[in-house]
Amino acid sequence: MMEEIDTVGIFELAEVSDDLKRIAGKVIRGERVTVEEGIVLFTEGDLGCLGKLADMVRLRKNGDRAYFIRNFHIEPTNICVNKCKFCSYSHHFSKTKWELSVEEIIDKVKEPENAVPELHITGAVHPDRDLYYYGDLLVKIKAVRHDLHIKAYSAVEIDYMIKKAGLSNVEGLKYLKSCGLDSIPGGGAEIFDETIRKEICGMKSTSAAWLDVHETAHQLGIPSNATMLYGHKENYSQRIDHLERLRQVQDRTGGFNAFIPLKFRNTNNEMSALPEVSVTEDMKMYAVARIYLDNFPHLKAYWPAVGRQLARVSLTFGVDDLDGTINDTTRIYSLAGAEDQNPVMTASQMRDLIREAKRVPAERDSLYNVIG
Ligand code: V47
Ligand code: SF4
Repeated sequence: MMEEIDTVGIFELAEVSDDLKRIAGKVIRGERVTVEEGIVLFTEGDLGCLGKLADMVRLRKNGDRAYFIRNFHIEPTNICVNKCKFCSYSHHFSKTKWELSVEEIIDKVKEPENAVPELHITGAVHPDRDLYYYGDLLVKIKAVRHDLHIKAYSAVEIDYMIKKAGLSNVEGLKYLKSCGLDSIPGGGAEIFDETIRKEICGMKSTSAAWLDVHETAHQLGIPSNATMLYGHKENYSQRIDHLERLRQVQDRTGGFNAFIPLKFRNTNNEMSALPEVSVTEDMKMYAVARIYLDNFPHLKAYWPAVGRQLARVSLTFGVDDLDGTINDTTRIYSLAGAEDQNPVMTASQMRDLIREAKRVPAERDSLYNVIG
């Protein structure tokens, strides 16, 4: 086996410990990496070695394709019952307050430039809006665009509205599905480790609640994504713990489409004193996620958060999906210090970016069917 490992050149770049060699052998043979081994990948893994392993996994799962989608975002409000310390977006920190009316949202849906396959809706947890308001919104959107895939409401928003309605997750999610909910975005996961979660976002839904919303959704045939906010106070073992909890749900349901690591950005929030992690750390995060989450079909780099050039580089560290054309309505990252203040890329710019990384651009729908 060592001969095979050497032939793929994994270890040409660095002095590698025996432990790492053994773990690399497992990855090459397509075997699952344990929690302890995941931590070793982070602590001892040389970037070149991790990149090659992650690229191998990516190639096995997705070939040379790199996916993107034509989509747009609507953020209904930034008025929030929670006060997450990393958040630059809610009314607590951003010094602006907005709440779109249903009519304003419908007008956005009708805009000719938004005649695209997917709408991503997420925002703050508004104290006065409830399950029936958000259900009705889905019905009204579908009435004007029945073909639109609506990926809506983070598990934190859903947890709040379902609890407020006094329903179980099964009942609440069945209701949202009947109104037109097609899938659930990955937001609100932050970091599952309870100690750090309490420190940085103690008011929001617990990790168990987040996971239960997703697991229940999967059981009801609603697919979803998962995220992790990294590069703040968490350590490597807490990152692996997060990935492990997701991997376990995915083993039971298979309902996650993509994992999206979200790098902590430090502008205009209560955690601004923390420095942002390096690009090396970002690429390590993508690579270890690709290796560890062996049951997740896709790894996404959300380009408005990391910038276009880093998103392109991430394609060689396990990433196979660059999210979408977006349009400039998302403010979550422009407020938190991302380079792109008006995130919008045309489909042809996305194709060019992907080709620069020597990948084959594949325009997809929300369920990863290739449509262009
Ligand atoms: O949960 C907020 C993050 C998330 C900051 O499912 C921050 O396809 C970094 O989940 N620095 C919302 N991150 C966005 C999200 C998402 C984005 C794109 C695609 C999908 C998908 C989901 O944004 C929040 C939080 O983790 N966030 N503030 C910050 N200062
Ligand atoms: Fe509210 Fe979301 Fe910001 Fe937390 S991250 S304060 S839940 S908008």
